[in-house]
Amino acid sequence: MYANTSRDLPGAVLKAGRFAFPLDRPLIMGVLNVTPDSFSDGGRFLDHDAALAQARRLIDEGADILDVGGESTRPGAPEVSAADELRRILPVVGALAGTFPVSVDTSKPDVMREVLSLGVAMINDVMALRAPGSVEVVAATDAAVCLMHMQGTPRTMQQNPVYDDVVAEVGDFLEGRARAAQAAGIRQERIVIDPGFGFGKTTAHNLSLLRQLGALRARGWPVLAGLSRKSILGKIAGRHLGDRLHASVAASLLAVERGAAIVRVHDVGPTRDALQVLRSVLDDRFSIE
Ligand code: HH2
Repeated sequence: MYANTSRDLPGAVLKAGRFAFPLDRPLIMGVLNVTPDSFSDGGRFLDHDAALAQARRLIDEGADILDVGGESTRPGAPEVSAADELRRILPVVGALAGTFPVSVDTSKPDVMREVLSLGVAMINDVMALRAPGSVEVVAATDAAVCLMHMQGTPRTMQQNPVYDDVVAEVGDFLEGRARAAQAAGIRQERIVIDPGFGFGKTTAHNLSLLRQLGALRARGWPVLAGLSRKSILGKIAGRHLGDRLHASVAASLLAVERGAAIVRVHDVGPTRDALQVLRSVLDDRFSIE
């Protein structure tokens, strides 16, 4: 049985501003980091023309959503002010948010407020709306939100992550955050949850979460999986950062096969092709006519 159909997912449609995504096929979120220091594409798209060209390329390759970030969350990354974050992302967000589903990767309510006023479809928050005021900012709009789990902060998260039962603890946290968001007025159909691969997790923790992604999905909200180019894949495949495409595509396939509704990836074209093959096999309604 195809793991991710409207038949067995309670929220059959993800509502994100004026966009609605039926969840009967996996969605691809293309990553665009407008930062000097993101772990895989830092520095490449700080120039606005380069950022816009990359955004258009990801859209052409088949991205359903474009996730724009102005602050790196890699382990040990320095903090960035809201003003600097906005300075980095506003040109590309402003150029695209009116016509394409744009997500902004931020934890700052001031950044959220500003980009939501430009019509972005989704806020992707690695802090799961824990910054004071952020739930209210999102609740005042009809944008979607991705709530991600992280143990610790980007500065400290990889120092010594410890869990008794990582799948249960991450699931309990995300369910708590999703319920808090709903209590504040964000409807269930606008919420996505994400285990936060690599955020305060050892390789063993990450693998347990990927193996049991179905348990997370069973909590009742669509699941986003972000494994693209991450160090866990480098360790497994023995590959440096620039050479993790194949491992990343494999990880996205496995995440979707285990119930992910959205995969967040840097390499949209190859991921799209692989997911088409997966769909053609797993979804008996798949048709190429
Ligand atoms: N991973 C990164 C950043 N944001 N958001 C969600 N929801 N899930 C993730 O797994 C996730 C995320 C890290 O990747 P990247 O954006 O490429 O790097 P950086 O944080 O260094 O900019």
